[in-house]
Formats: sequence, C-alpha cells, structure tokens
Amino acid sequence: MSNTGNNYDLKQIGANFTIHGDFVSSAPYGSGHINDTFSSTYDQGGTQIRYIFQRINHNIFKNPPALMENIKRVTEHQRRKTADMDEASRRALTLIETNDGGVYHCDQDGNHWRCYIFIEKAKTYDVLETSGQAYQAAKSFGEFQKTLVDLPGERLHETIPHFHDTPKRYENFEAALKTDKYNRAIAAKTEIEFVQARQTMTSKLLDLNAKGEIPERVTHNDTKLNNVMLDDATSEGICVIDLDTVMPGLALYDFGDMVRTGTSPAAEDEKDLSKVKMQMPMFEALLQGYLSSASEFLTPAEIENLPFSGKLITLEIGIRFLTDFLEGDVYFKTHRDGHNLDRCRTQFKLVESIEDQEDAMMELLRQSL
Ligand code: ADP
Ligand code: GN1
Ligand code: MG
Repeated sequence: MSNTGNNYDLKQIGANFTIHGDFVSSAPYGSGHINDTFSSTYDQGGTQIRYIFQRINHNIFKNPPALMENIKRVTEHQRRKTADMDEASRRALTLIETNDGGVYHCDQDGNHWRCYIFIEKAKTYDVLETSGQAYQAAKSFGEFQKTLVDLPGERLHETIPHFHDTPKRYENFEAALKTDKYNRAIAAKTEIEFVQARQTMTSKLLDLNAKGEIPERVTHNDTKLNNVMLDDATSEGICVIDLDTVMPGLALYDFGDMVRTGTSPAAEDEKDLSKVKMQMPMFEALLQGYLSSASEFLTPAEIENLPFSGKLITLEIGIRFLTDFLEGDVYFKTHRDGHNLDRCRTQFKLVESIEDQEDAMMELLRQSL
C-alpha cells in the first residue's frame, strides 16, 4: 500500500527554470514524508550538474506562494550572513529563478514547483551513525536559529497554523478517535491509552510562552536530523534544508525534534521496538552541539526545558502518526499497511525511554552549563 504517486514530466517542468544545458535524467529523491522530491541532471558543456526539484504538497501547505516568499526571505538573509565564510554557496539553499523571474513554477494542474541547486558532497542521514554527527547537526540548527534572530521585515507567514500546538494535536487525536472512520481504534488500544495518560503535559511549553517565560522566535519547526546536510569530507553540518515550516515558533520544539530523531539507533518506522531507545551519549552530543551555537541567545527557561522538549515533541509526533492512522493515512506518505501505527509505536517507545532517563538528562544539562 502506498499513498505516494509520482508521475511528472521533470524535463518539461525544468524548462520553466533558468537552467543551462541539456536535460539528461530525473529520479525521485530522498525519504521525506510530505513533498515530492526529484533530482534532475543536466549536461552543461560536458559536466553533469544536479538540481533538486520539489512539488510542494498543497494539501498540507495551503498557500505555496506565501511559503515561497518565506523561503526566499530566509535564504537571502542566510546568504548575506554567510557571504564571508568558506564554502558560502553550500551553506544555504539557493533557489533557481524561473524564466519570468519568480521562485516557483505553477503547472497546468495547479502544482507549485521549486528548484534548488543540489548540494553536492554532503548527505542527510535518516539515522545518525556517530555522536560527532549529532553534535554537528545540532550545532547547525542552533546556528540557523541564530542567523534568523535579526531577520528583517514582517513576521513570517505561518505556513501551517498551530503546527506545534501540542494541545491542539491532542484535540485532533480525540476527534479522530471519536469518529474512528475506519474502525481502526481497536488496533491501537494500547497507544490510545498511552496518549490519554499524558494529556496534561501537552500544554507545558505553550503555557510557558503565554506566561512570557519563553519567547516566540523564528524557528525551523522540522528539525528532523535528515533535514540537515553533513559534509562528506569533514562531517560538518553544512546546510539546513526543508524550510517549508520556517516560521514563528518555539526554539524548544526544534531542539526536541533533534532528540526525537537523533538519539535512537532505530528508524522512525522500525517494527522491532526493542531497538528503540534514547541513547545518552547521543543526547549529550546534541546538547553540546546545540548549546555551542544557541546558548548565547537562549533564556534560562528555555535551557531548563531542553530535556523535556524531546519528550514532548516525540509524544506530539506520535500523536500525529496515530491520528493519521485513525483518519485513514491522509497526511504522511505511507508505504505499507499500518505504517503510521508502526511509526507511532516507535515514538511512544522513545517517550518511555526518555521518561526512564529524564533525571539523568537533567543532571547532564546541569553539568553542561
Ligand atoms: P520533505 O519535506 O519531503 O522532507 P526535503 O526538503 O527534506 O523534503 O527533501 C527531501 C530530501 O532531499 C532531503 O532529505 C535531502 O536528502 C534531499 N535534498 C533536499 N534538498 C536538497 C539539496 N538542495 N541538495 C541535495 N539534497 C537535497
Ligand atoms: C514530516 O517533511 P518531513 O518528512 O521532513 C513532517 C514533520 C514530522 C516528520 C515526521 C510539514 O517531515 O512535522 O515531524 O514528517 N512535516 C510536516 O517524520 O508535517
Ligand atoms: Mg525533509
């Protein structure tokens, strides 16, 4: 079973962008759950050059032009700030202009397409291999937030309203459970009880924000570790990608998602739950890496909640997978029956593992300051 469908003429789409040379080939690329991503190769005077093409999922991002306006502003700001660094051209995504001077092409079916320079000699990892990679990835996301502290202009568009509103995610789950359109709740009894037992913690960060203890910032909001490219030669975090959700948010949700995706040796959809665990050395590396770039702007209340943020967002994403399972797999791309439920189970196993080690994580934080 699959709810993905990729049948596009990438050569024709590419002709709308200011790319030189001859189209050679194109293929689906990456393992993202939302957009359709392709790498296309062009022959430019005998050299093969790759580009990334993406179809923006407009069922999820309802206003692609506003989203692209955000990305243009953010990448231009990054470029200004990194201009003097080595390898400046690889440190921020570069949008390729369309023939009419825009940054996206709308095809006859109403799909919005964008094109980026392909960042070569760097990779994304669905599962990190070493704590050094964790350090680098977290440092990059911290630098990304730091770069955006002085983004000029108006507040960015909210590309998905209430994106990290965990109480609202909980409400959506309850609504899906009540409807139980596909009679799937029976298969997820344990997971449903797991969520219901943890409802009270869902509002903690938004409450702190409402009380003025943690500020709104410009954040990435999807800091899954495969959204940062690590340089092949140096392992340095070279470029933060997947900027669709860059918008006002809480820095803690960004750190939390690094903990969710960077501390377990198991894939997000691993079926053998015995493999899923929060590994303290990886947490330590994420903490050190993130603090190395972000400690200068984080408030004490943000720092105090770094360990909690990992637990909260792991619960939140688990709730979202569970809700999508109950609603019939309409949001995340799935590739097999029960895929969203498998993903939900790994998240909740990781929540438990964090709960078991929360005191030790807090202790480590105190020692790091
Ligand atoms: P999604 O929103 O579906 O997760 P991403 O923007 O994260 O889409 O892209 C999917 C994958 O494509 C990434 O994990 C990365 O491996 C690859 N990718 C995206 N942009 C680039 C780029 N500019 N250069 C090289 N690889 C890229
Ligand atoms: C989606 O786009 P991708 O695959 O990086 C999702 C994130 C989830 C993640 C779970 C816009 O991220 O919020 O945390 O899947 N993105 C959106 O793997 O919903
Ligand atoms: Mg991605």
